[in-house]
Amino acid sequence: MAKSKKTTVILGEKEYFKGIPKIKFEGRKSKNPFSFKWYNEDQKVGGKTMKDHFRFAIAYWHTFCGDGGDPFGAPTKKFPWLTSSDPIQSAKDKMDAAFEFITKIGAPYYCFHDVDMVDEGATLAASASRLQTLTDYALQKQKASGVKLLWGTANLFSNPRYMNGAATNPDFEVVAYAGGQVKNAIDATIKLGGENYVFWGGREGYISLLNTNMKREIDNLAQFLHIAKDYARSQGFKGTFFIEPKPCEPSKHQYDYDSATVIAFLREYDLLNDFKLNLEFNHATLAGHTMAHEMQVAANAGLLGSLDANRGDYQNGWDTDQFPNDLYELTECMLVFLQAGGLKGGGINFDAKTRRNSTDLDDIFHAHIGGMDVFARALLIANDILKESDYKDLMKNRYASFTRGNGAKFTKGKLSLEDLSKIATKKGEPEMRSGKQEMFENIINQYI
Ligand code: XUL
Ligand code: CO
Repeated sequence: MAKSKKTTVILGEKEYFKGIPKIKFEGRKSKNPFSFKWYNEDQKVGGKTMKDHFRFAIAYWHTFCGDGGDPFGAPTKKFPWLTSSDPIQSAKDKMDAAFEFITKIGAPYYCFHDVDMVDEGATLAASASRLQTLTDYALQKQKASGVKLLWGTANLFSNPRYMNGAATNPDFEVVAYAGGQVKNAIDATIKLGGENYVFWGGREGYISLLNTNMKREIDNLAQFLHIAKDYARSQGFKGTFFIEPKPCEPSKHQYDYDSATVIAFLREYDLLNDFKLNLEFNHATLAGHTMAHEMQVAANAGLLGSLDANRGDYQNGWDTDQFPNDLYELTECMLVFLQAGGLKGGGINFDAKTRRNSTDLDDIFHAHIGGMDVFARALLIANDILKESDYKDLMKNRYASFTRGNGAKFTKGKLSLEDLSKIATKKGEPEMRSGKQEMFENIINQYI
């Protein structure tokens, strides 16, 4: 049967994921592994469809470029779209595969680094020209499929030129090169209608303080972000810039350690109007935090921008980027998510990779189906907890003493330290009040 023109543009000449249809919602009783059990994009939860709550995105780098190689062994994944020796042809084949997958899984968005879309050229100008060719192609694919770009970014960590940092490099020439690369990536993001732009500073940090002027490097990072933002705004970019915190790996100390550190940096350098946070689960784990903590810290400052979904390994502490599957952990996160009113401009990007020994193409489907389903299920549970349980009242009651009498006066700034001393002297030893942690924990289990 001849393909319609529209289908051909989305799928390319070749179908890579043969025999796999568009993934549909079939409910929890379905035994079809190629179906959603919980993610029903049109289902409303608290007045909003699941599709609009999550704005799921597919990460170009892991899903279409990650070949399973690790420091101990050669690649294991023989992707049929990475066979041509011509870099432009290979990039186009990869894009055909990408849009076929994104369309079949039903994610509304994707995210990319410049070098995921097409390999760098020999010069900055050659790289820009390659990116132009591929963004022309991506524009056609986006138009035909309706898939959109959640965010773009520049990879400022893989090329050896960035071994001492990109925006924080001690050598201005490297900083300038990074600037040129970010300019190209911003141009590409704007051209593709990207809704946001991300900075993750893998090499923006140091290994030894002995050879590092930390103050100068952080000042330079802020300067770099200011001029990148000014450029994007001058080109009409209306979206949000996100900083993605991570405490370490590949640098020993990374400047964007965690939510609290990044918020302090944005405040100190006057970047709060344009920047928010893109938080990643595995990075929270590496920083010694729960993801719910990281999300709450960002939400408190109105900066909960976007999420990179994945899971680390609690036994060995590596950045394993596994697909999320922990329902209890995600329910705690969805409680923060719903109470914060969702994400500010971003979505949920699967910054996750199938395992080195998951070598079938259909494993990419199972991984994303599982990830989307566990988020959907956690959202439903968190919504039930907030709507039906006593959770919110229990939380409110813990702080009830600040809503009346002297507690309310304190909150409004109407009591001095001497006043507190007088009140305490008069009242005597306060009553012991239980935190009821186990009771709170049981509510999650009850609604799962
Ligand atoms: C690395 C990481 C990056 C960023 C984008 O740990 O998460 O892929 O998400 O550069
Ligand atoms: Co990430």
